[in-house]
Amino acid sequence: IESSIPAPLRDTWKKFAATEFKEKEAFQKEVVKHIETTLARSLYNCDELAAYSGVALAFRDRLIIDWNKTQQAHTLLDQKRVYYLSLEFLMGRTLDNAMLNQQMKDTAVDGISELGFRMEDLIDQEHDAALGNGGLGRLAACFLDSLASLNFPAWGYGLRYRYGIFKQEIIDGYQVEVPDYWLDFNPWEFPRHDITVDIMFYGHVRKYTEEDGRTSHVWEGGEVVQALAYDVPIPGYGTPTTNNLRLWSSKPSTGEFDFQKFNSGDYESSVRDQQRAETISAVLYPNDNIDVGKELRLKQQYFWVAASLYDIVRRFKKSGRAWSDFPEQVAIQLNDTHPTLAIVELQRILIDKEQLDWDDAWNIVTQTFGYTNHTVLPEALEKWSVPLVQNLLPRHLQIIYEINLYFLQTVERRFPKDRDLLRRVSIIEESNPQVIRMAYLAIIGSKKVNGVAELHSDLIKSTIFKDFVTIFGPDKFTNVTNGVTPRRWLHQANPKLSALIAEKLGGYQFLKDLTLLNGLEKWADDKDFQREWMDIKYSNKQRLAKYIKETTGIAVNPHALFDIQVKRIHEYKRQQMNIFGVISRYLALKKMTKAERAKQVQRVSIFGGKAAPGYWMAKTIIRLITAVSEVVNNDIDVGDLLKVVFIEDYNVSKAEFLCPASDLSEHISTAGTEASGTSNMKFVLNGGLIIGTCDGANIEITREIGEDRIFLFGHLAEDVEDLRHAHRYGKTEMDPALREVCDEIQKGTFGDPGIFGGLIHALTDGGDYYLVSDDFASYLATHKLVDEAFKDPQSWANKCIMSVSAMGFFTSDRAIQEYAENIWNLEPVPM
Ligand code: OX2
Repeated sequence: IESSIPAPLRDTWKKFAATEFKEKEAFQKEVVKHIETTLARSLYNCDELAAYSGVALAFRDRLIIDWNKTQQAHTLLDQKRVYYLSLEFLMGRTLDNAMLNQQMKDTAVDGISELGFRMEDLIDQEHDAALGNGGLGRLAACFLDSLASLNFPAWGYGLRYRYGIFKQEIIDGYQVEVPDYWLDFNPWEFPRHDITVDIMFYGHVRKYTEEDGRTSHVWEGGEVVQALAYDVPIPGYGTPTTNNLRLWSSKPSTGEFDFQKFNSGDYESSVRDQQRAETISAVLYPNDNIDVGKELRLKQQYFWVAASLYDIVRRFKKSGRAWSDFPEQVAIQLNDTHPTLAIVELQRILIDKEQLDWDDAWNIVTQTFGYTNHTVLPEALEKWSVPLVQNLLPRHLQIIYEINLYFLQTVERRFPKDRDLLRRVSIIEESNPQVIRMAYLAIIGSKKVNGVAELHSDLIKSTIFKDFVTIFGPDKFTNVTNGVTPRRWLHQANPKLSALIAEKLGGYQFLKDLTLLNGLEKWADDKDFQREWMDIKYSNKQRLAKYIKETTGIAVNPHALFDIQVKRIHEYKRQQMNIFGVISRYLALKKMTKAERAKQVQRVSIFGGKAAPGYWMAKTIIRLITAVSEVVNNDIDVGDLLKVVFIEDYNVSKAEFLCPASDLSEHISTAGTEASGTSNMKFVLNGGLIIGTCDGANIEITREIGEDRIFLFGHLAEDVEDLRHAHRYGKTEMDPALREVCDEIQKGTFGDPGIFGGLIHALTDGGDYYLVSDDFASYLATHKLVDEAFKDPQSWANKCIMSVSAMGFFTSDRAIQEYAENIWNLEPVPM
């Protein structure tokens, strides 16, 4: 308020207020101005990168005008906001999305061609913002798009990593990681040099008695690092609402320069201390679904959470309301357990800084937070060692102990004789050293806990969080099935299909209400429509074939069945089963006569995905895929009947051209292990069929599109425990087709078998934890059904169209509406 311009002078401001360009000339003027002034280039010196930059800056300005209006409106209205805390936001590129959401793409394409450039080329200049590992981070990005598109007052909070997920290079068949320095030029962010927060680590807690006799705690004497805010505008589709994503960057605290060292001539070491501060936000940890427990990661978590809460609390305090209003004004969603310290930090702020009673404070805290769980995999559940937390965050550890104490006391009162229950639900696990179970802390400190697909939400209630259902009752636990934004994953990724759909449905309203897709049903049998539909699929496959040829040298036939599995490489996702299946197909082809071969469906098996740098088995799977592709692609007996391709450096912008180019995609995790999956939704939405297990969102996709339009196989989640038990105690024989595959690998057909020993061992002495052998026969049999189905193009086209028509449920708009109603109690603000 103090920094606003006095009322009498505002007319002058308003006269010159920035305005948005609306037609072509105004757009061109902005572009040329930015190229000539912001970038200091000219028409004699303008390459594609400069042209991209000019266009991006023109749109950036446009977004900021809407962003300002939105933030002013939300502040004025002062109603409840949601804050989405996520350590990962896998945004991908922004320009195309900004043009489409602002419904200015046609104007811009036209305008830029008159300036001598093709928009596709400019879009290709942009570096992906890859601040995430996989599904969890991409979900956060889809949710931001939906929150803005539905006019919800919402902010995302994350870290501004200098290095996003590494770039993957394949060298001699092996993954090599290259750092992703993405911030050379990023027109989409605004540094807020005026918004900084000092964050403390280490130090000690001093206890003292206040005049009124109460005990208070001060945490002092620690190391201080500064958090600097960077804001990224998030435009909604077809609405002026433009929300904010605030990313924190770490830097040395201004007051902290060590003059002692400086004066004693130890300048270098004093600079080193300063640089240490910057390492906090330097790199994204490259692990998907694996918890590693490094101190720097804990520092990242606290740094980000503390800065975000300081910001949220400051904004709330400006409203002048009573603390008891806090949960009516603020909802905070925890994207997995990574931000769980926010629960402890808010309690600390309320009791240590704002002097609230413990109980009043705890009531506020537990009405404010919601926790989303994304996995049941034990290796992914976060646990922090107590000594580590004691050292880094001594006051927080005290508060965690106290939360645990009060919690266990209430449990004991309700279940008086059950000592084992107390041990099981304690936030502290009595291991050596003791560890803090972050998921338990998140449950205890939240109002609602949700899983991300129906099966997954049921599983967390019956397995890992069972005791908490007994204690808190079932209503605390709920489901919100994931979704994806149709703006990026249909309209932007597959503009031709989007246009064809719009033509039949009479406009693009389906992008805001995806259930309208059901209007396609009546065209599913129309021969002309089927042909147009499949022509678009073909041209998307041609584009991919061209990319494969250019990047790998492998020639693939776009008429072949394109079978794609792209996602992080993980044993539970079973890329190994896919490549074993490919080997089995290869061996079968080799045994066939020429005449038999002539009857086979041509296949291109396409893989892509990154392995965590320390995940040796995942890297071995990549090595096997590249080894098989070497052999198969060069076998003249096989020719075009089978090609195997590994796409290097799978990321969001590659997903955008892979999803529209699949005939079949693979979602084949061991039942009960993939919480939801979201690429399954993207592939079906783009008119591809899927082969998959009864896992995650595959089950709900089946329910929506119908069983005869999906290729399901394999054991059910309920059988998994017994099967694993059988492997551990006795059952040793392997599926015969899988045995043959293993023998072939061990014979050296794909190079030194020593390399692949680990993969074979996992199936045999390793106990086949992911049940590859158990599911293999049904996997191969189902692939045969796929081949048969593909031979009937009309029925195939019908299946694809009918599937797309039934995908309305899987928009992230629906997911966000469910969060708003059932978890956040949040109302939209129409602009
Ligand atoms: C992923 C899950 O593995 C995936 O199934 C889900 O679709 C996605 O989150 C979004 O909910 N890290 N990544 C995930 O879980 C964790 C932990």
